[in-house]
Amino acid sequence: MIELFSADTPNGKKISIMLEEIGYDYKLTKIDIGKDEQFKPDFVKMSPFGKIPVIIDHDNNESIFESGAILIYLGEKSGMFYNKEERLKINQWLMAQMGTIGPMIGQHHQFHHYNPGKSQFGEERYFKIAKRLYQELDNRLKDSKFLAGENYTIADIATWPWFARHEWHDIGIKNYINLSRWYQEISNRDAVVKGYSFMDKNLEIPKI
Ligand SMILES: N[C@@H](CCC(=O)N[C@@H](CS)C(=O)NCC(=O)O)C(=O)O
Repeated sequence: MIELFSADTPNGKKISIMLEEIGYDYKLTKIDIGKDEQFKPDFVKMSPFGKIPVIIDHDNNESIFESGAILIYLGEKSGMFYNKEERLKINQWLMAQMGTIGPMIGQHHQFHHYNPGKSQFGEERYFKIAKRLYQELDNRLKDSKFLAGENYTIADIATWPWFARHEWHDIGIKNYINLSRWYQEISNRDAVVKGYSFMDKNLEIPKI
């Protein structure tokens, strides 16, 4: 049994989607990051930077922080969405999500969505970077069905939730036809629909 400590954010949804995809039973423990629950000593023991998501695998009492590490762990444990032969490619696209796509789009959320009008420099910088990422991923998905190749993998599971916030981005995902095709195909998966609404059963995936 896996225990997921999470909040309703793109990083949180990566793991609920993965757990639905691999069909594992899991128990959800909500961490209210708006109320600083991530800084409680018991949580920081598991997550040294005070960030969700975290899992505990109660089969072996391992606790794991960092969403990319959790996806790798669950991919190896289940033998799903992390094929051995494709790992070099999957790792590259997963690291690109962890190191570039997530942090940069996260800044775009901060400046453009949550705090407009506070910093023209920040708004312009991250809008431009986010727009570039839309184009770069559209280019990749022109040549490749999924990010790492022909198969849906943990790299897609890590990246998709960030584009599920496309309405916040004001970039116009529908103008990026390959990115839209990929977004829509993943949105249609039952496990993604369930994992997306893991904290609010009425939450629907934003359409293009
Ligand atoms: N690199 C981390 C990032 C996790 C992260 O930024 N989590 C955010 C929510 S999406 C969080 O816990 N924020 C609370 C805080 O920073 O105080 C991962 O992918 O697990």
